[in-house]
Amino acid sequence: MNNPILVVDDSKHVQRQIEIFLIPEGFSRLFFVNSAQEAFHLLGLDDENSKNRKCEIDLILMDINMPGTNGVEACLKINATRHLKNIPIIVITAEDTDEGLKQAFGAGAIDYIKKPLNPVELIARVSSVLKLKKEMDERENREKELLTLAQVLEKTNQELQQANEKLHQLSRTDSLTGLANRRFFDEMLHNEWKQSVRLAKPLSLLMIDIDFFKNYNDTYGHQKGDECLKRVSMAILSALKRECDIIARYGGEEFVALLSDTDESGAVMVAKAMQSNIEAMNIPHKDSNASGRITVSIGISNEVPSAASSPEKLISKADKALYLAKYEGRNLIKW
Ligand code: GH3
Ligand code: MG
Ligand code: MG
Ligand code: MG
Repeated sequence: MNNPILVVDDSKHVQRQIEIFLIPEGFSRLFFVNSAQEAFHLLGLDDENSKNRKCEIDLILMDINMPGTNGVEACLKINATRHLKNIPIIVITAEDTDEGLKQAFGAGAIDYIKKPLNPVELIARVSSVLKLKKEMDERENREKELLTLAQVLEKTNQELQQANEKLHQLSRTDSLTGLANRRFFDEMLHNEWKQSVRLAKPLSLLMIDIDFFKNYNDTYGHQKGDECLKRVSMAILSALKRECDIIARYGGEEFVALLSDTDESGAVMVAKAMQSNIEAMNIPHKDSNASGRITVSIGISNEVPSAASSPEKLISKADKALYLAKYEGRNLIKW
């Protein structure tokens, strides 16, 4: 135990006594100052830049009666300073009245020693206060470590949560087009179906398939094929005007749109808008039908959902209409 101790006393005699009593006990790192002002200077209290510096003093022995700033005021000031308030202060008092002592404790002193100094008492109090300080420091360090650990855990949790959300999002998205994938579409279709049964509102489903797309890949290559799929998906998407409309990539070159509260004529209008958007892009496809550019066939189904039917039947009806559109020459809308 050779902690640095600061002794603040205007009496050279008291300073000398403390030195004589403490050094043989192993307390050789003693710093003596004659006034509170000198102590403030040593503790960096008159230096703005040192406010956050860790102070290298573990204990202060503070005389109460000093000219200038007295010990009580000095205690108050030290205790009000963030980087110093953990340093324990033992006050040294010659007063017979207890008033000074009371004030010193009120100002944050942890213990007191009366003059004339009794060496056994001085050593015992200094040792016990330093032991207490050590325990408090250790506890503070443990608390800081726990806090850091808690912060790390919190951050890890947040990152995990974000990764999970990302994963969840990815599991619902088609990576090529960014549209919903088939799995997510099936989930949304069942929800919409239930909602429409409850509200007795018509539900329309559009099955959209690119014409002669195998030929397109064969002629222009798979990469151009992917680009074409992306452009077609955007053209289809931009034909949907309502927030609640649902669009997904259903299979390779097949897309599906679900329009709630939409009757047959509304669905046909949307299908026509999709076709004209695709036509406007004018993507060359020389091995296509007569148009010489990319076209789509669209099958539409529509019903007011009820317990007698099912989402699967709605899809199957759109599939049949799509088949008819292909059969009758492609680039057609059928329902
Ligand atoms: P139809 O007019 O009857 O629809 O003829 P089709 O050639 O479009 O239909 P088919 O089902 O015979 O071929 C679909 C093609 O779509 C086959 C496959 O190479 C292509 N395809 C499916 N998914 C992708 C993809 O992710 N990228 C690319 N580039 N091509 C794809
Ligand atoms: Mg004095
Ligand atoms: Mg096709
Ligand atoms: Mg197909």
